[in-house]
Amino acid sequence: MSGSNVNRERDEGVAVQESRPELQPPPRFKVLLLNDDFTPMEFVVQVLETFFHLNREKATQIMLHVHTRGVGVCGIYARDVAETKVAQVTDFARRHQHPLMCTMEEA
Ligand code: TYC
Repeated sequence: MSGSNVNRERDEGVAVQESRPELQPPPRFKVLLLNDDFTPMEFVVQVLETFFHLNREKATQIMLHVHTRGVGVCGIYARDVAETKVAQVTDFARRHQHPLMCTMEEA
């Protein structure tokens, strides 16, 4: 048997698994509240309790952080969840005629 025949017999019929591309973990997004001069503190606390499932103590702490520093993180979520929170908070604030601003950015 020739050398080339030996090689062909060894290669034929062998299923080679392609290496799969490395998958990146999905990006996460911070949902942010911005301070303003008009939205009542109690309303912001209510927003944090209702949409971010924070207890009153933690909600008050974050509200005061935003009030004094200008911006604060309400939570970190997958993109679609963060988008929904921003939409819900904005809709709730506008329905109550408050200018409260809620945005998101990649964590
Ligand atoms: N600065 C507001 C006030 O004094 C309170 C406030 C806090 C508003 C946080 C928005 O995201 C905010 N009534």
